[in-house]
Amino acid sequence: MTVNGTFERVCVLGLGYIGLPTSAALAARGFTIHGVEVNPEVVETINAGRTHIVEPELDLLVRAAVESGRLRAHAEPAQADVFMICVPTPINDDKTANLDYVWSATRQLAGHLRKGNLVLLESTSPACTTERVAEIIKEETGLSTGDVFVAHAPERVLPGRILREVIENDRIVGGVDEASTEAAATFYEKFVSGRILRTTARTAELAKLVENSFRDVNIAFANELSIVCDQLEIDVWELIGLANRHPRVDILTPGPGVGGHCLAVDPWFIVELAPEKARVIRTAREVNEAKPHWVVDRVLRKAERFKSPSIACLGLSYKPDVDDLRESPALEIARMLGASGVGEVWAVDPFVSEAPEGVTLRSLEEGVDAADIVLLLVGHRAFQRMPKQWLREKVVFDVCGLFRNHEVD
Ligand code: SAJ
Repeated sequence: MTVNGTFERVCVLGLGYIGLPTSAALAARGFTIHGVEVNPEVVETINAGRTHIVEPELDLLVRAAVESGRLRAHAEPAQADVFMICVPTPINDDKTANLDYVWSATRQLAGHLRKGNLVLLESTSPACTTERVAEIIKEETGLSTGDVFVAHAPERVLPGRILREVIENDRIVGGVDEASTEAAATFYEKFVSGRILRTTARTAELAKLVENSFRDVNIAFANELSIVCDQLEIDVWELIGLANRHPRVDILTPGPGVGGHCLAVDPWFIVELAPEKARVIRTAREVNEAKPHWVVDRVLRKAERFKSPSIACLGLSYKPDVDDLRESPALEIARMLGASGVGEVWAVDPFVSEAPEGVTLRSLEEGVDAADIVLLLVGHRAFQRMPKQWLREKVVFDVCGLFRNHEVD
């Protein structure tokens, strides 16, 4: 079987953090995109040339794509040359992967598949998911590998830099057979300027999980060091700065914990596949998940000297200079402190305009001024620019190293 046509018409299932920027970037390069989204409000927003997610320059690109007629959102898939699955793969309460959206997207697209089509799974998935996608397609349509191409090409873009990285990053593509790998590589070569790295579907799946686990394990090391240093009354930022002068040491930055929808989730997909073997990966997750609780304990101890302390939590998002609150340890800390009844607790975050449940918001100046204890949770640039004299009379707990220069010259 040969690759069908030029892969010009692309049906993207899931117009979220990955699907929408990818669609807009593809449309800008001349592809025609039939976007599929279950949320009717999102369909309406996109078709009006607007976006429902905050990402630099995405609004301009989406508007241009819609106005040029190259991008349109719909509730249902349609015939296309390429089908791209970009749906969420969340985690269940028992830390197993929830692949329901992948299975339902596969069944949805199966009704529109023809011989020679390419089906790509971009969603982060545990090993063997792409093979299962191919099986479902066979069950639903009778088309097997050999009739259609099925491959995994994990997204690896960093929120805040998605539009650049979706084009410039190297791309791993792994098919359920060699022809599928080749077909996927041919498609990505049309718009990716990074290298296309060919492998099997299973290896591609694990590669993505391993990248995020590698980072999670390394952040766990830094977070553990911060707790050890606190006990030993050693400045962890100075320590890391010194150790990092070694040519082969590069310790990451401790913080309130690890958030976002990737690092806090993906390592569990490896643990699920090999629960007895993935010991470091599991422990790293446990260390990072415990960090917000440790921060809260330390704050409560610092609060003991006040009769009725007021506490300002600076930062709510999962990392600096984004508005994303998913799995945010800073938000978890603000909520836990608020619920503890220790005193009055409020949060400050220039990226968050609507107070999340269980949190009171204040402006930076007012929030710091009225507080006895100031908790530095997220290193937003706006906080770094804050005059240091605002903090002079306060008990300051710098969890994210806001004012610390980690480099030692
Ligand atoms: N963090 C630290 N210390 C550090 C670095 C990060 O505490 O030294 C924390 C952040 O504050 C945040 C969390 O880790 O809470 C994750 O932030 P991040 O910037 O490391 O990563 P994400 O989740 O925004 O994006 C990651 C990226 N993966 C890697 O860098 C290996 C990105 O390339 C992936 O595409 C993305 O996950 C994804 O979608 O999987």
